[in-house]
Amino acid sequence: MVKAQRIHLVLGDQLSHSLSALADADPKTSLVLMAEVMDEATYVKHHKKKIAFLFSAMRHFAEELREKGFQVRYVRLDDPQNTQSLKGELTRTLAESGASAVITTECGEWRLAEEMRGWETVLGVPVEIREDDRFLCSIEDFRTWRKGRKQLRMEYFYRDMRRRHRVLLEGEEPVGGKWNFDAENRKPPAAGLKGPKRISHKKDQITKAVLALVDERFAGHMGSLDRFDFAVTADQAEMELQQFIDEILPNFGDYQDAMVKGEPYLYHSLISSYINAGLLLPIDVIRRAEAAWFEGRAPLNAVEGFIRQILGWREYVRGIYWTEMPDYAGLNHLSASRPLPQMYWTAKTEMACMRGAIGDTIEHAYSHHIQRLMVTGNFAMLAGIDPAAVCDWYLAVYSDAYEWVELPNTLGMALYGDGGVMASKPYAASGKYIDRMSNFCGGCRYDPKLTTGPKACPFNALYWDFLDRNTEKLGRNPRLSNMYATWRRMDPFKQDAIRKHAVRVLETLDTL
Ligand code: FAD
Ligand code: DLZ
Ligand code: SF4
Repeated sequence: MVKAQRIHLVLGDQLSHSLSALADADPKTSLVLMAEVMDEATYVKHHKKKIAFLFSAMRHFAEELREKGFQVRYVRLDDPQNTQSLKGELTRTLAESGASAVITTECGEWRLAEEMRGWETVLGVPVEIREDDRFLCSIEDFRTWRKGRKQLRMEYFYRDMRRRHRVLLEGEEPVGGKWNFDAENRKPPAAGLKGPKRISHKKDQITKAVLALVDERFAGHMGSLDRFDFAVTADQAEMELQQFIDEILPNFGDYQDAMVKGEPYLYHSLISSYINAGLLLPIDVIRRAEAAWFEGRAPLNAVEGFIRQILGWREYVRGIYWTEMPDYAGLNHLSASRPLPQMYWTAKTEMACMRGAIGDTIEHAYSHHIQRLMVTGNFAMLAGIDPAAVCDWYLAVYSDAYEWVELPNTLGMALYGDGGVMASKPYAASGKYIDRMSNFCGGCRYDPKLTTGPKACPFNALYWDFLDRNTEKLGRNPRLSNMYATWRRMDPFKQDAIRKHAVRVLETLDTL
């Protein structure tokens, strides 16, 4: 084992050469530590493709650091000495290298951040935890931004971020005369809409070895490793970004909310796993999209919509997470308590939209935003599923999932479990919405126009029942007043039939 003065710990989602923990790493006196450990691979049962992506990307990153001249200790999952915890690997590395300090970058989950706060005591050496400056708003800046605001809304945060980073501005004004082109981003899918063919990266020896390892060690986790297309280096992620900017971004805006059977990606960028793991930097992605508009290669509704997701939503949810935790994870505003239906693990259901969204998830460890929000998320909220079970599912099954981004999106945005911290109203919708924005209903056993009876779309009765059973908590929300007025005007016999049908649906969730 090499001797070193300082250990620089790099976590699996910190694969950026500009990482703050590496800023002053010295090839002679520093030792970079990276470790594949069961603690991180099993705190939820991550999808096999998520683990394989991360382990392969970690191994490639370690190779790149070695090529740059750094001393790297890379501990593989099947190393017989592996203690299978980050703390254990730090302890072992400190003892063997003789180092007397640890440097790392703040991590993305409260559970690990809590543990890290205790490391100095446990390890008996100074542990410096540096800010993660890959994000465009520090946690402290977010805390200052939100201070004194009665209501938090992403839109105002986003405008401040546009000004602060001077993105899509003309002087102090937004290009195109408005900040937000969301209203132009809601086109239903045109008949025959098909997304472009995506890049599939060739698997090298490193990736093949990881796939074999994951196949053997994580057999009980969701998914299969067939067709593993992920980029596992920054160069490969850059190829995907380039394809997105050149060929896909121009249509991103129009079809951002569309859903099409058999088209898991449509015009989405598929870069979330790469940004979240550090293979792409958010500011670079934003500048590339911005340049596409300034150079006339993509329309403003697409470029603004895309930038809003990264400069706005992504930074905003992170700020919410770190300023609301740890209490946030336990919130359950609507007192939902049903267990997660089996279909979330198997995709075995006759509801075509759920089968599609969950099927994509099992196959690709991916489904796009509207599927996550308006299909699987919406269904879980309408059916009153226990938020903790739903959040664990989202954290496990998506290759881009880390709690800092997953939790506010699931608990706050999809389930309204935080009672309105994230969203001004629940994103509740009936089958009518899914019918308008997708082509799923045509091939479904259920009918989106029916609310009761054996062929009725389960979303419909659940939608009204959800509003009815939560009247006390939601009835005064001005953004729901039209829907409550419609419900109140409904014939009491019809209301009763809907309530009864909803009970039947809720009793048979596992056989829908
Ligand atoms: P695109 O649609 O192409 O969007 C571009 C980028 O914008 C994304 O890559 C992502 O970095 C960012 N972005 C878009 N929407 C959001 C958002 N709401 N919050 C944060 N960043 C956003 N995203 C995650 O990265 N990890 C998660 O664990 C995650 N869990 C989610 C759970 C639920 C219930 C919902 C409704 C959304 C969740 N999202 C999560 C947000 C969003 O669905 C994904 O970022 C997006 O689907 C990733 O696909 P893409 O790269 O093709 O995104
Ligand atoms: C998600 C993940 C997995 C599956 N495995 C590892 C690992 O073996 N070693 C590691 O350093 N990181 C891993 N990660 C990412 C961490 O879970 C992530 O850094 C924390 O959740 C904080 O965001
Ligand atoms: Fe989904 Fe209902 Fe449409 Fe079937 S009818 S696809 S369950 S929205």
